[in-house]
Amino acid sequence: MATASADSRADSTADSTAEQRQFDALLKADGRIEPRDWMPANYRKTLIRQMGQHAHSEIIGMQPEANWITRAPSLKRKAILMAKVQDEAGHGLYLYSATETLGITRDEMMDQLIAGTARYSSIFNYPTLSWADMGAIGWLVDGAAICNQVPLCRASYAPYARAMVRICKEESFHQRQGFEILLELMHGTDAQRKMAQDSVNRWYWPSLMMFGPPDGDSPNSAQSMAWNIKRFSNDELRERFVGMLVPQAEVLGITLPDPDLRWNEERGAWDIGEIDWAEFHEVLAGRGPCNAQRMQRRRDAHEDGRWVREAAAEYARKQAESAEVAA
Ligand code: FAQ
Repeated sequence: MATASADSRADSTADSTAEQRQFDALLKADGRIEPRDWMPANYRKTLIRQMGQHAHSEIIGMQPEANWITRAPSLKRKAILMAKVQDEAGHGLYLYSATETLGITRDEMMDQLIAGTARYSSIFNYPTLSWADMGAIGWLVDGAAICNQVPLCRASYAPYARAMVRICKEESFHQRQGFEILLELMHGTDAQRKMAQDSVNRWYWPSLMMFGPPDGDSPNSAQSMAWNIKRFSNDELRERFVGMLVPQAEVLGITLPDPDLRWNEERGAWDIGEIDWAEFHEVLAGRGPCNAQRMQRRRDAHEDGRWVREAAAEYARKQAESAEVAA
């Protein structure tokens, strides 16, 4: 695999080429790059990293909620939760397919995930301790996902942008179902209100971390924004998310667990308390509360599915063979 410095040397040589000029002009005009178009090696590499991480997040993200399918409080809630978890699998599939257009296979991406060399979102390394967590995940985690992903519908790489359009529609439905779970609990008994508040207390800060490190510590943001992959910085999106949550928390009657949350008239935005970045880096380093469990579950699922992959490959081989004989 090419190193970052080799890639940037290759890019700077390419700088003067007609292809590079065409690529730059297309981005300047807010155009879209299709898989067969020329693109700088680092642009391709950045997309493979971000889109691969995004796909892995959708797949690993099935685990915390899947834990509650058998414990959902009613048949209706069970059916809704099953559908939501299936939607996340679908998002993973669209994203793996979109990433494959960049010249990496799904098998290679899966190997990277299983070997621990590709990341997935920090948020999925936290445990789901109560039914209210299904509400908090929908409201906060899917809510953060929407804030981050709506601008990605305008990402310069067309297959990513197209995948995001459908994903965002489904995420928006997911967020509403989470909000509705919390609303029902908040209209319930004291114990149910307490359970909802406890859940928001645990998920609020990790959901803010989903947007990534502060802008000053985000090595990829400036280049990704110059390439029109990211349209807003990590902090801008985090701020937008908090602005969306505050009125919704009021409707729910839930308190956001940040004593420093204040409206800043001058900035026209909410000031927030200090995020525990040490915790974020611990989770990224594989030392979050559930990292080991999530990875083990994924490895086991991959092993359990081996016979299905082998059977499908053998079936495809036989089909191709008989098509060849018939031809
Ligand atoms: N977790 O320079 P930056 C969902 C890494 S939504 C883990 O700022 P960038 C829906 C980053 O990769 C969740 N790693 O990086 C759902 C980079 O790694 P490097 C998934 C993180 O890329 C709901 C390093 O830190 N959404 O799944 C995180 O410009 C419910 C430096 O960071 C997406 O992936 C993190 N939170 O910005 C499913 C959205 N933050 O270079 C199931 C697409 C940063 O060291 C249930 N991705 N890192 O290898 C993005 O928008 C961007 O990649 C960011 C990070 C904003 C996540």
